[in-house]
Amino acid sequence: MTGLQQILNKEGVLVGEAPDLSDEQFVELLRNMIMIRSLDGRMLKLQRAGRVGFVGTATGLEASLVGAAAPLLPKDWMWSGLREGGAAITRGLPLFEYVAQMYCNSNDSAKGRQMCNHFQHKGSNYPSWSSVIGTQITHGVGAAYASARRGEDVVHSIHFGDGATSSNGFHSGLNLAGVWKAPCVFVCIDNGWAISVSSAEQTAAESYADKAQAYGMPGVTVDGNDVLAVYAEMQTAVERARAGGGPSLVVLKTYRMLGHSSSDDPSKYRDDAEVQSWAERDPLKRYEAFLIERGLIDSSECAAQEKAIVAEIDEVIHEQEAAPPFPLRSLVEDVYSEVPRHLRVQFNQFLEVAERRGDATRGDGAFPL
Ligand SMILES: Cc1ncc(C[n+]2csc(CCOP(=O)(O)OP(=O)(O)O)c2C)c(N)n1
Ligand SMILES: [Mg+2]
Repeated sequence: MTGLQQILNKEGVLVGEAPDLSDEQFVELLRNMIMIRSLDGRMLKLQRAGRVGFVGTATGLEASLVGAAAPLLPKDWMWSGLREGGAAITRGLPLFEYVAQMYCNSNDSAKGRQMCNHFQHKGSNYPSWSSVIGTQITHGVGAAYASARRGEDVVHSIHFGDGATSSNGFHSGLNLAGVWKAPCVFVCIDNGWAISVSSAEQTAAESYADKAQAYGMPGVTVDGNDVLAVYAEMQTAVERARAGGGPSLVVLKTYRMLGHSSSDDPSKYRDDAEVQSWAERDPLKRYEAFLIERGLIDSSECAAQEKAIVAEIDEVIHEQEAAPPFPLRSLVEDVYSEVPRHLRVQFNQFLEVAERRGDATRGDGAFPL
């Protein structure tokens, strides 16, 4: 077992060896972190204005998300817990699809069948989220094992929260992956809380990384607010999986700065002082200080980038607000090659109510009976 892995201390000073990245790659990590924070800000405002239904933020987790996704190759797979949408954008999920999914409009690749804020993108090997805690862990392990059996040179990165370590999926997933030497990396984003259950109450183990030992794989605890440490440890784990060395557990210690979701009030179960102490370890400020010290950006860069990114997001929001909803009949499509009679009857009754209430639009059309 190792202590907390860190490359940048909380002031952004190098205390370890920086990964071997180009100047552009260093700056790109910052841009991706700003994208996540800006998206959170915009989406929360839309939710408070009643324009989208639900938001789960990643504010505070930016270094963990960006640093863990960056060492993956385009052909690799990323399996999500509840907060990796912004990381998926860095791997190819188009911004317009992200926003369309928040609106569940006709550009939503989930066709409005997911709760909003549950992303997926086929083009970048990003399977759909499941809110059912821990289920993606076994799915990801099975897919990793299948990749190995097919002789594909592909790594699966499987993300989940501290709360998910108590799920059946965690234990069966890590056990099978260890036995099968599946080419995957388990990324536990320990953000301090599982809704109102603190990370400390979730386990009697000293560290979540200790759990790796039981499944015969290495486990490491990383400062999750230090994007360079996350990148470096993740790169080691990805390379090990790619070389046939089997899985690892990478635990990223970070903090969820806002509520569990837009439906939550965290002041009911945690102290302001704790939140404040984590605000002092802000992952963006820390990394910005490092980049300034290296001469890669100047002190106006963050504000300029944020302004440009917010303008880009706003343009996409305007486009997606104008996009029509899916036709109501899509509710009963895509399961059977031909919609069966009992569903047609139900749909026609539903349509009658929708028309009466003014919720049906042109094109929703009744099925012929
Ligand atoms: C099987 C299951 N049990 C309970 C829930 C309710 N639930 C939703 S999110 C959550 C906490 C998840 O915490 P964590 O794994 O730490 O992820 P985080 O929200 O912190 O990213 C719970 C208990 C659920 N969705 N699925
Ligand atoms: Mg958590």
